Amino acid sequence: MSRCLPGPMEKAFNRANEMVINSEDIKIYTHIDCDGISAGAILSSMLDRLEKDHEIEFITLDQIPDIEIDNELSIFSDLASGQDLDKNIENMSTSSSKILILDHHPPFRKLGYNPALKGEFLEINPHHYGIDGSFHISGGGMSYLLAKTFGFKDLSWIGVLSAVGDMQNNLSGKLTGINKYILNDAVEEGLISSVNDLSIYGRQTRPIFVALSYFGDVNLPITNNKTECILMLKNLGIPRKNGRKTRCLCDLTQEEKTSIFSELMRMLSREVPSKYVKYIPRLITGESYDFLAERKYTPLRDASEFSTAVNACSRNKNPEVALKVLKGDRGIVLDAMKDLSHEHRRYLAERIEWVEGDDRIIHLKNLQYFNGNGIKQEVVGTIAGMILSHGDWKKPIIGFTDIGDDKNGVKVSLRCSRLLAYDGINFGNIIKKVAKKVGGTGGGHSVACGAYIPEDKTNEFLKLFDESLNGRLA
Ligand SMILES: [Mn+2]
Repeated sequence: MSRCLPGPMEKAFNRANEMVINSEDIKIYTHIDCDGISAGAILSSMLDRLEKDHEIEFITLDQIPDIEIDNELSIFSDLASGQDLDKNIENMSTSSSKILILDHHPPFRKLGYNPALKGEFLEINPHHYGIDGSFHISGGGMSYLLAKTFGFKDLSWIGVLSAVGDMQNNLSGKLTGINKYILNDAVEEGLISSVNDLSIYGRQTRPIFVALSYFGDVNLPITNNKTECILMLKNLGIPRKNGRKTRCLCDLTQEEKTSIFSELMRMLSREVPSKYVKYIPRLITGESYDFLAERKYTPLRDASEFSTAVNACSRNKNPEVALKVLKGDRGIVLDAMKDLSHEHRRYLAERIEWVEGDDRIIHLKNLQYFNGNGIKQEVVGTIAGMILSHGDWKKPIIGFTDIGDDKNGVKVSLRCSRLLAYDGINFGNIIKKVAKKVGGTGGGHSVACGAYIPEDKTNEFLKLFDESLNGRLA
């Protein structure tokens, strides 16, 4: 198949290939986020081409215990490695059912785990083969590796999208590990062009002065200030329009990009403590990925923008729209996706206004937080990240919100500037420890992580978190 995989892992994919070939009634359970939807799209496209009957269901982790397995083959993608399936297996309606897990999250079972099951149980997880699942491969990537065993290399672009959706390129500025092999497949297929560019979001759809105003990580004079951005472009001699059309980052010449780079370098060097200066280039440049089959000036052309559009669908509980687009539908479903993106942005703006306008941000010694009760738990992290870029970037920000339903718990989300992570702080590890101390669970990446904690422990959680950071920030 490919020289990129350890031999035993490649063998596991060949076994998975056989499980698919030998099954006629298949159900896919996939995570309802950009990575999970991408994984579902890859698997569903693969099964369509193999003319295999299948269903697909988008789920959240807490729904797993309620799943009644009653298909010949159940595939779990982008989830289930961290969840106990023994109860589901016990209650299976047909004892000969087969289970295939394609996940990249830290696995809770050991390699070769074999439950009491007449059918077959196969879990493929990169961690079992010494491969990092946070940055080197996504759930969509794992699904693509299975599709590739059938020769469907043209689905590789979705594997790239899923990695970007999981922010696996966020810290290093590029795709690495197996993600890079998947990217190479897509480049070879003529589906993606990978370019070194300014890492400013909105390359295809945002006017350049708007894109610049969203500069995060460090709060600069241009951040959240379009007038300053217009002035900056004027001083650099960069026209905002091409005739009557507003220019986006993708319209700029190399020379113009270089002068923006230098100006950002200058601004940032003035703003950040000296120990961070060496990390500045990593903040402002990185690889970007263009999907060559998509139209220019649409959000589908750029991997970051496409992943945001997919997330907008999932966060409005409408993953089917994104699934159709990923499977190739470019008809009216695109309008639905556009509406959902619009609705997503409107919701975020309104909630940010609510948090900021009401002075809900409270500063502790080493962190800042807001009580976002009422905010949908799926977006409290996104909102925290956007608020961070308007305020004090030197401290991490924590937002929390009630989970709703009858569950007596709070969802906590943390975001911080990448500079803190480059300097060696891993908030994913810290939040895991602190959440555990108050009887909750947590985890995630160094710059984006979260936890669920009991509601009456919120203050204790914040206090412990604050104390754990003493002497660690600039
Ligand atoms: Mn994932």
